[in-house]
Amino acid sequence: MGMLMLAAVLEKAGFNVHLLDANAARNSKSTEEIIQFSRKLKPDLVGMTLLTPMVREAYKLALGLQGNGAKLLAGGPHATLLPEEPLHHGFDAVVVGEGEPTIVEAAQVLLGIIPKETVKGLVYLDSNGRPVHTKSRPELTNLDDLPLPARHLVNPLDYGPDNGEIHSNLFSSRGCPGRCSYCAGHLFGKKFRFRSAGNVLDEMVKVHKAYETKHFHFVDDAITMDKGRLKEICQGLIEADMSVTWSVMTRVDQVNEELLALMARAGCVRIDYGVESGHPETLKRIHKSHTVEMVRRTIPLTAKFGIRPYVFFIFGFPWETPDDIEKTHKLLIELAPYVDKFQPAIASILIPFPGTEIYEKYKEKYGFEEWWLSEDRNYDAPDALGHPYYQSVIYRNGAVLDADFFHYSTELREKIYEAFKFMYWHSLRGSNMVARWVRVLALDVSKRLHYFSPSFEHAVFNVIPKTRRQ
Ligand code: B12
Ligand code: SF4
Repeated sequence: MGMLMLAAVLEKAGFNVHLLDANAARNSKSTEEIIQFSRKLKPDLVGMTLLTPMVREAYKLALGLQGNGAKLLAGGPHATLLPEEPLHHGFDAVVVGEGEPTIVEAAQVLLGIIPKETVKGLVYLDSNGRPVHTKSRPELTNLDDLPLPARHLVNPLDYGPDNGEIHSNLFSSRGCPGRCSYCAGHLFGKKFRFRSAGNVLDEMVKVHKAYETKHFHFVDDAITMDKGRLKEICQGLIEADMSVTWSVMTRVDQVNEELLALMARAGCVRIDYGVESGHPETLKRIHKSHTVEMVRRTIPLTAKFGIRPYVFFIFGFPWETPDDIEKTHKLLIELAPYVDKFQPAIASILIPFPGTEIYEKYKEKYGFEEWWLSEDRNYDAPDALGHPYYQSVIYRNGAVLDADFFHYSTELREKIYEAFKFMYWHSLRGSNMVARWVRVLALDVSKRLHYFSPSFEHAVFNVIPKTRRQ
């Protein structure tokens, strides 16, 4: 989405843009393939989005691209949090924060068309190798002025044949006033800014017509912050009668019965809630604005209107005891009848992202400063097969636990495992009861074997193909 937005702005300014989504589900590219591609294309400028867990890979790529003659520009969440770092890993400049207002000038700077000093929101090294931060760029205020993402630059087939969800991602607002202690969402700031309902509806109609998109997903952090505007979007969708469905992410304390009823009428079929914990003290300590009681009310209420609630949890805050984890596990069991699938994010174990309160408070105590630069904490290892069967099945739990950010005790790990096992058990709902038991039992067998002999576990479970594992 970010890349498509920037491409649209650059095209409007007359640049010839080529977009390579190296993460595209059906056409992903290795670092070596991207370098080969760049050698053929010979671009003047290469832009890259930096996310913390993949930044080491991005730095390897930058080094590989150096020498091809292209200037390298970085942006995105990690580059915004630590704008000097990419400059020491092969990048020529970094754009801080929202890219749209800066990208054209940044490109002109790197192509030698304009001087860099006067461009706001840019970080680069001076001739003595010292980092220079230009004046900061104010956040965009009128989001309706932005061009629509350059969706024509991607091949829909890279994301799946016959996919009703092609180009489903939309953003309708930016910023979140929340202050959750683990959240790395600083890029769009605390101030809630939004597109008008009409502007959002126009985009949905256009995308639906052009690509036959049948489901939209709003990537906004806080779409329910202005309920009046969301109600306008809902009314517009009801009137347009487009027969599309849509989903949002929001906070447990941000919805009510009236809003949920209207959202359901307008085609909302799923809401992702950041529930995070069933331990009341943890919710307070991470500055969530909801309580466990609110979760108990909101999740069934959402399901009552036919909207599927997806609930996200984070396990392993540094103060959590095995009993606290058990409280979260119990809440999972309580919510299960209303949730058709638990949705552990790629990793549902706490990761201390830079710039967060959690990172700052605990980096010294646990010695994980700048973990994203070291191989030891490579929790995002793409090959889940390197892990025992039980870990690879329960959503990469093992990989993050191996990174061992907070030095969890064996007892605590055991409780986390039990909670994940429950989520896995629940995800098998609908399948034959015997098959369900066998699959869950296999987790325990793998875990025990791995404890006694990792290589024996590997030999036994390696016969199960990867596709059946996830
Ligand atoms: C949708 C989403 C996902 C999707 C798709 C991710 C993707 N790669 O696009 C999924 C579910 C797969 C996902 C997964 C993850 N996500 Co996510 N995700 C989001 C979310 C909600 C929206 C992203 C989006 O489309 N934003 C809208 C577009 C317009 O903004 P944008 O992409 O940031 O781009 C703008 C700027 O960053 C900048 N920019 C971006 N790239 C570039 C490049 C250049 C050259 C320039 C100049 C500027 C620039 O300009 C753009 C326009 O203003 C954000 C939160 C948020 N509200 O942004 C989190 C967020 C990006 N995710 C985050 C994280 C941590 C993850 C995971 C690592 C989770 C995990 N624990 O493993 C994985 C990583 C997966 C991956 N390989 O990318 C963090 C990133 C923090 C960080 N320090 O890196 C965020 C900020 C959430 C948060 N609040 O903590 N995620
Ligand atoms: S509500 Fe969501 S986006 Fe906002 S600060 Fe908390 S975790 Fe981040």
